[in-house]
Amino acid sequence: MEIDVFTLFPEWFEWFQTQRHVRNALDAGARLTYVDIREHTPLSGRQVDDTPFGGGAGMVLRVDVMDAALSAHYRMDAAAVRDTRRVIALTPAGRPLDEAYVRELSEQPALTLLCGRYEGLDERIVEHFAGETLSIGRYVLSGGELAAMVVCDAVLRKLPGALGHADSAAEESFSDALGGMPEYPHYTRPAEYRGWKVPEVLLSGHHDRIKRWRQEQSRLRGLQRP
Ligand code: 6GU
Repeated sequence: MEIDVFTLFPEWFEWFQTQRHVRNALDAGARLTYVDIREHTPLSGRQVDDTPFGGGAGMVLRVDVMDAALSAHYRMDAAAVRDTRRVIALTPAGRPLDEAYVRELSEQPALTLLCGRYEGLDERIVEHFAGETLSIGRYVLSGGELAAMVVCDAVLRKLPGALGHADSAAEESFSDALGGMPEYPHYTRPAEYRGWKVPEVLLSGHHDRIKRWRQEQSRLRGLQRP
């Protein structure tokens, strides 16, 4: 898996990269590259954005700037990059990210994430350079960077070797093992704390009962949540 993130703030990702499961995924062969869009701008004064046609607040990332960044990085026509890998524009109104979408992305050999800033991306970037749009939820962030980190986190932890324990990803929330349901509750020591007890069944040592209890809890949580 190779992920390229096009951003105006590559340094934001330094902290992200220090997380254990991200490091593990990279050590296991995944690649994360940050492309500083500003480094490639053909405009003077390192300009990357402009005021919106038709008026309105904020600034819009220019299509010619993204063109220059994509073509410099991939050494091909920027409009052809999406024929070679999944190119995803991060926008609040994009396809909502969920576990199925994450799994789909984790099965790709190569992803490109385009982060917008300010009021967003010129729509021609979305139309001609990206193959799809992605949103991490129905609210507006000031840029795509945090969303890109969410995507990278969710995708990388699906890769073999990212998590310490091989089964950790298999039985977590929304996985096939749980029939797409949220995860069951977890408990650890102490078995009783301030009078709050861990469910007896988990201390019983009966693996079949524990398994059935967890499936039932997972199912109940699935019914409770929207
Ligand atoms: Cl991908 N970008 C921005 N700017 N806001 C968002 C988002 C993305 N997803 C949810 N809100």
